[in-house]
Amino acid sequence: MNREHILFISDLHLEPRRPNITAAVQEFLATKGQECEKLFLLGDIFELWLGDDDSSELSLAIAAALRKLASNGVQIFMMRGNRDFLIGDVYANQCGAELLGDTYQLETSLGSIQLLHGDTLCTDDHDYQEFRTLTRETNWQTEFLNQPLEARRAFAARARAKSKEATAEKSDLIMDVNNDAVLKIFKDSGSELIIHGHTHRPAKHSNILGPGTGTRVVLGDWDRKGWYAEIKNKNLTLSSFLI
Ligand SMILES: [Mn+2]
Repeated sequence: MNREHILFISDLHLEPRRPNITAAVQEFLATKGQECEKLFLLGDIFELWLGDDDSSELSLAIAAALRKLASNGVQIFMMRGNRDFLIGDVYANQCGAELLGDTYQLETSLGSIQLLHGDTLCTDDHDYQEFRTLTRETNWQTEFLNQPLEARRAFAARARAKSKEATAEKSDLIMDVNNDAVLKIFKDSGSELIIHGHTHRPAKHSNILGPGTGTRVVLGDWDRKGWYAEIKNKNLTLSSFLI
């Protein structure tokens, strides 16, 4: 009997001013989350993350909910998104989760699946990719995390304002994945399945890039609806529910 049961969520964008989303996530973890054997959080769990030392009521509540699953035997894996790219091992440990790198190849009964947040696929957004390259440098991160929280908060607010301004001017196409970047993932990984989030355009795209390219599942962001992908009974499904 195949008991494989894996859940994937991303783009929860948790923040104190949306307590209904936090409640929905807690409910999801306590019910659906409790049934699976592996849970993958594919980035942008939090709307903002200034460092693992910036613990808040929200971050502690989520850590507690995840730790509870972990102690019940669910394996939890966490990936950083573009909003919470500063999540570190300290917080992952608090959650009872394993922190993954930018990509992860998951072996399943459906074959190997390439997992990623999705921002690296948006290669047409040159400004963002430049920002990303800079802020993923170890030196930059060390320097940033050594600043007092207030200074970090101010930097994040400035970066957010700038990004909002820039996003308003960017076309829909620039904000979506680049087909060549997607093809490269299929090719380099040899996987026939990709699961990612980030673009907030939930869908299951099958073979649109030609033969042999497989299926790309895009997780949705949690807002009016919650989204998750699930592997169960050797099926990969994308589902949503009203919040
Ligand atoms: Mn994102």
